[in-house]
Amino acid sequence: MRTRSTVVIEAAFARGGPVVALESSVLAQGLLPPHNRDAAERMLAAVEAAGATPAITAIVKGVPSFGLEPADLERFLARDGVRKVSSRDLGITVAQQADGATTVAGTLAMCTLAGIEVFATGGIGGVHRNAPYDESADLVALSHTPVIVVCAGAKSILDLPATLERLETLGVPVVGYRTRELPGFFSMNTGLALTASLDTPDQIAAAWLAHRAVGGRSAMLVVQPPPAASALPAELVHDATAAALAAASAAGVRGAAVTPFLLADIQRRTAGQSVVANLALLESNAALAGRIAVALAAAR
Ligand code: PSU
Ligand code: MN
Repeated sequence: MRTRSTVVIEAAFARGGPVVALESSVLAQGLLPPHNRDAAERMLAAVEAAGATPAITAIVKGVPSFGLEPADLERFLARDGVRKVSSRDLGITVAQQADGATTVAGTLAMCTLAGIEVFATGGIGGVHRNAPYDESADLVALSHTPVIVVCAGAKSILDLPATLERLETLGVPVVGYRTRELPGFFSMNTGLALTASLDTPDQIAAAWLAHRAVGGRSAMLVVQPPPAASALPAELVHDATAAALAAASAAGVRGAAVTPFLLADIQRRTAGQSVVANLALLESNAALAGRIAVALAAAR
């Protein structure tokens, strides 16, 4: 497969330096302008400050790309004809030479193409609430792609207990970073206990190497709560989510459009507070992923 990397990322690959993948669906579908630009800038800077090289992954006019050239980044931030690309969409987007922003599942496939082992995002997709049954392809992709994925849990719009159960079934370890409970994405707590908690990037690197050494082929989720200063009260998230779900159902939103619809609706209902939390957690996840990538390179 022909892929493209920016000069900086190509150099990092060549010297085997720590690289952190960043998804692009959060930029082209998840967050509205101008917040998506802030998100991109803050995530890139956070990975760099940790001593690693950030690589935004996307399909650019049909070419799987690591890092976006300025003109391409502008097109993605303008959300100008950019498709949402999950596992099923990758090949078709390439064949049709289209622009595609990769979700967690899409980005995991891109990590395999380039041999990237650490990836930062906001929240993974999972099992949606209520009928009709809807489960993100992120979960299956996590089950068969060996990458450390740093996130703030699964999006608050999901059925979190069911999502945790599915992760267990699929053999995906979920490790709390300095927490013993699943974070609630916009909020810090969910009351859902985790079976593993680690306190340093070195410990996470060691756990990852052991996971691989015993034959683990799945991803490892590393979850941390959003920074306390910007986290929303669980009650507010709960109410806004319930209202957004009702609005989605009333509007007949289905399939891949569900997640972007809910995120935009919650943004309105929380008067933008959800965006503040979203940007802060994306930045802190990128920073932690950078530190883990550096620790992993040192451990090897
Ligand atoms: N979390 C966010 N914003 C997002 C997403 C997650 O805060 O935009 C995106 C991710 O790219 C995730 C995708 O992989 O939503 C899941 O979509 P779906 O439920 O359609 O699989
Ligand atoms: Mn879905």
